[in-house]
Amino acid sequence: MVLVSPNVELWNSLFELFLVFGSTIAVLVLGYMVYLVIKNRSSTKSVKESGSSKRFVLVLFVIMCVVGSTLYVSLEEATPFYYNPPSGPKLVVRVYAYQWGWNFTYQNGKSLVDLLIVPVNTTIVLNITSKDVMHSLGIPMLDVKADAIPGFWNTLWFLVTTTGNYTSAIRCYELCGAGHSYMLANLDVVTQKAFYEWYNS
Ligand SMILES: [Cu+2]
Repeated sequence: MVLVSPNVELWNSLFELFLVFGSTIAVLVLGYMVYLVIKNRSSTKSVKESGSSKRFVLVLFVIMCVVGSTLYVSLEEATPFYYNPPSGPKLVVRVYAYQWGWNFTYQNGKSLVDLLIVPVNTTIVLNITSKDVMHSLGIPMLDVKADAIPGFWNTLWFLVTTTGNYTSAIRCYELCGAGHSYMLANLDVVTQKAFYEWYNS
């Protein structure tokens, strides 16, 4: 089951663009190298570059500069979108990491241990810190991660459009002691009605 958050969707589409661009350049450059090796395989003299090969390298260089800088700019634009939650209604949850578990405290004071309940189709903002050593909160099925640092607050956000109970969906990504590998939490994505019934109870 793969969940998708809009910020991550954009991030992943940029990654795919980089992959396609990088692979195309690699195929062109390697293909050209193989072509030159075959073409000059029986030559004992030093190989002189022809005018057409210089043109090929120049065109390739210009394409790399143009496409590369375009991708770089779009990545720069995507970065704040990835980290800063959009305006509009959102649910803010404070996350306290500790050796070895997760405390999720909601704005009304409700608090859960190793379980995060969130409503579907809602921007969820996690403000993350640590009570002891460095931890890192990651939700691999959502492709989001942020460090939990004592005395410091980090933010990440996501939005999920399908309900479900995801066991051990939240994990620690910073080696933090003997219980590190057991530092897991479940993620429950429920309907907005079910969430607010629980939240206000
Ligand atoms: Cu940890």
